[in-house]
Amino acid sequence: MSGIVVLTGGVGGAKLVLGLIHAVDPARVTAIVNTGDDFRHLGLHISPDIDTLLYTLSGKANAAQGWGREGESWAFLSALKELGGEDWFQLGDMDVALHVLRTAMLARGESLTAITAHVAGRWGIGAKILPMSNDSVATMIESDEGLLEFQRYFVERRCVPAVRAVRFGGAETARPAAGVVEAILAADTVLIAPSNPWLSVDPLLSVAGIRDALIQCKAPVIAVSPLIGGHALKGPTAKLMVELGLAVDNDSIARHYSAILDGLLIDSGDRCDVVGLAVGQTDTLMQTLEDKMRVAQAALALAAELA
Ligand code: FO1
Repeated sequence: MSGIVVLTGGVGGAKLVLGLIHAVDPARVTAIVNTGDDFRHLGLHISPDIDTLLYTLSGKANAAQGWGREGESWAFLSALKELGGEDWFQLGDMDVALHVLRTAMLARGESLTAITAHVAGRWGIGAKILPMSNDSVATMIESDEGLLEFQRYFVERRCVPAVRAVRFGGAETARPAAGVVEAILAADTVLIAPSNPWLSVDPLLSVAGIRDALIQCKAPVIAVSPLIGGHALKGPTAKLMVELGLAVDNDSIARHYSAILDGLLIDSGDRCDVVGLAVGQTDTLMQTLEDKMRVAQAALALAAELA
């Protein structure tokens, strides 16, 4: 069966994967998920991008918020605040259950891969959700406020600090998680989701085994641009590009991925003038399920042209 691999971060990526599993048999889809945002908080191992995929593909996500679950209660967080605990990172009661279970399973020696598969199985998710690595890779932000852990930059400081560089602690020794390289080498199509290339996709590419597999793989590699009209829908992509001295356009996105990219899907109203790159166009704004299916199908169509 022809496999489709998606390299993805959190929110934007989860929309594409959701569109994909409604456009094709979910059993064909393997999402390889960024774990550079993972961190230990209050003693809990939190995996934001994996959890966004789990919540989104099982219909439990708070879609408007982009993270966490719909219909959350907040008794834990208010009790924590009352006790003087850190409440800058908002943890809903049902979300905490997932972090507690993951932390307990890790303490018993289970891998993040096995824990993620356990939850996906409980929630009837047909697609495979694989962490990029079971080793720690920590996205760090070198900023005008010093070196910041990712969540301190993204949540506590709301992406205000100016970024000088992005680092991935542990990447030099991190190994791809089980199944990751195999999925890439066996795939007929590899998609890079419209996640932030520098913050959410680069951690994946910083793992040597993954980067090498993407260079070797026979499948066309198609990225969905995170920009529409020179802006990013959510998050700091455009601001980050300016801070890194890059033009906020699809040429910069294409050049960033140039070592592995065969095609780029951009918005109908945009352009990309990078020579030698196949460019597809559709309305890439993903709000409804139909939007998400359209973008997924357009990315698959571009890949099919190149196969
Ligand atoms: N993002 C926020 O902006 N504020 C939060 O309080 C917050 C809490 C949170 C809890 C669990 C979780 O899995 C994600 C959470 N996020 C929050 C989102 C998270 O910072 C981002 O989803 C990723 O790290 C970036 O893709």
